[in-house]
Amino acid sequence: MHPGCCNSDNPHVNRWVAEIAAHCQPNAIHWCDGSLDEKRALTAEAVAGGTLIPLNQKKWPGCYYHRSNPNDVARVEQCTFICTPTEDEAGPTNNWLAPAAMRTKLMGLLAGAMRGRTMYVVPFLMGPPGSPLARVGVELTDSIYVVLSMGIMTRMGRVALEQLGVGEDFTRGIHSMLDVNPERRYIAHFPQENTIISVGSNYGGNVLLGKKCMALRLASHWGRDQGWLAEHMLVLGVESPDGKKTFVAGAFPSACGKTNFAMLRPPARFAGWKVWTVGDDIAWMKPGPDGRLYAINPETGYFGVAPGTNGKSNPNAMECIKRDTIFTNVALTPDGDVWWEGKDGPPPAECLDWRGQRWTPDSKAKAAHPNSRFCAPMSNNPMLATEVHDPAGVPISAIIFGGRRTSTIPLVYQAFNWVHGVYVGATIGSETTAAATGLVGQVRRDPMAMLPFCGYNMGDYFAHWLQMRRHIANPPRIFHVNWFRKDADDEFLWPGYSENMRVLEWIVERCRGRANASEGLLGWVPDAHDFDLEGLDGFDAARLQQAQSTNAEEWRREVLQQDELFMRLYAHLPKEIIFQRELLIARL
Ligand code: GTP
Ligand code: SPV
Ligand code: MN
Repeated sequence: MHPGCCNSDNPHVNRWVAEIAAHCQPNAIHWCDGSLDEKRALTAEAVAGGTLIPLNQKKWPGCYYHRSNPNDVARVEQCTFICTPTEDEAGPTNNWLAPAAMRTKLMGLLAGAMRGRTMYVVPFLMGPPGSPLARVGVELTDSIYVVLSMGIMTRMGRVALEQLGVGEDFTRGIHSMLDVNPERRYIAHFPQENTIISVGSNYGGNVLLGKKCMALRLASHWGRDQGWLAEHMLVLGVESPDGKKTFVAGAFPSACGKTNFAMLRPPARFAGWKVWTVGDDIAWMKPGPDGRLYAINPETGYFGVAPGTNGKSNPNAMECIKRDTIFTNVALTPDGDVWWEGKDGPPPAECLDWRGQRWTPDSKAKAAHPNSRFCAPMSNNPMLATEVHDPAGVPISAIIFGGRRTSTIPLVYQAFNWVHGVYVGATIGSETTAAATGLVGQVRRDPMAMLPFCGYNMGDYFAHWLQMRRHIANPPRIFHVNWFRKDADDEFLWPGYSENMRVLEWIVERCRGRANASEGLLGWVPDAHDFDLEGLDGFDAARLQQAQSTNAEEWRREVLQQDELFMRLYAHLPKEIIFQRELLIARL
């Protein structure tokens, strides 16, 4: 047996680490304790090995730069598999391979794969310590970049093993970069074995196994079986001038505005209002004893899109990244500064682009990759909600669905009730973004923003959402928003970002039973006088009407597009969804 296999007090962890080490044959095994000393040492090692480049430490204390392999810059949905016993359980929206066949294939690739490398044992806790919703995982990885990122994104090290105790109930994650070859890239989930195997990549969502793999794809199974929801959602708290706090959750597809919305800083018009961040990407939500839905953020950091982030669009994010942050695939200036398209100030006269090639403002290519990211600890967030540490979570009053849609979809409407809201979420359409490899800008259905993240049959997932209503006496109100509608000149109709506070105010006041609405074709909509437009340059009631308009012809097309997904899911599609579709058609 390899020396250093049995370093924890948990015999199940020790046995499994020994087994995987024997198979992957690393030169050394490092058990991560999550201490500051360890972080310093590993960072120095990553710098010495060229994985990280220190930024100017005066300007960017504790910040580092990382460049990925150019073939490895985003999630890869075509390489992502759900290995349930039957193909039907994974459903038509997931890639499937039988568990035994996938395991054999990947263990073959992993045999001896860590020779000459260190295998890091990364215990991590998703959720506040002591929370009934919190879960432990252990990731074995040969990537020091993954270790340092997991140290930001999760409660990593001793705290996780303490929560686990001597139990057997932990997620087993195995990750090896192999030779970072797209031909040998697989992200495979084994829900029945509580196991994830990821090979051939070193990019965030593919390899930070606590995030999309565990907290969404595996956790969606746990939620289905145990009566809760694992969702691709931000969570924020709105505090009004009277000190009242209302928490809302929001599901927008990848790179469609969750981080920005979660960190919204209200405009001057909203003096006395505050928005607190609970989470920016993932929510685990469970009915509480008082009949409300409670959410925790299982993560401790933000793996956010860099391009477009600046002091105006997202000042809180700019605060978050000031220290102890890892930047990946942005541009690097000669004086150890970072840059990306849409950052404050003029572009640097010269820098190295995300590929490491010389870049000037005349260059045609982008300096930062469109999916370049920052990885920053949430403790840096000046508007971090103190409730983020509460094991009980926060009570959710509203769920907001959204998509990136140039046309058809109005700025905001409220679903008539829970079942209608589930239909609204199930039919989200959104233009694809750089967060996943493939064509960008194609409208596709992305139900509940979970298309790439639901670990089982999407039809059963809709049924689970409908079922949840029975366990929530006082359910959140459900809304739909679209920040991305454009006018005839190809300009965004709605100013977005901090001005989204105006939409959020209406939503929160609806939940508090104070704001008016009238019945529209799609749901409840604000009248112009229900909506605070004061201080909004160039956006008046007429413009609002344009942003809110529903065109019956466009909507007939929309309903037909929805049918494509429904037809794929037909065998598992709950009848309530069909009924809602019929009701919508009748209203149109
Ligand atoms: P993931 O981390 O991939 O899950 O993405 P996300 O949903 O957190 O998206 P994020 O907040 O990082 O936003 C992605 C991009 O959407 C940003 O670069 C912005 O350009 C754009 N965006 C966000 N909010 C708005 C908005 O209110 N209006 C407009 N027009 N664009 C926005
Ligand atoms: C997303 O793509 O939704 C992300 C980034 O949040 S990743 O962690 O790569 O999944
Ligand atoms: Mn995401």
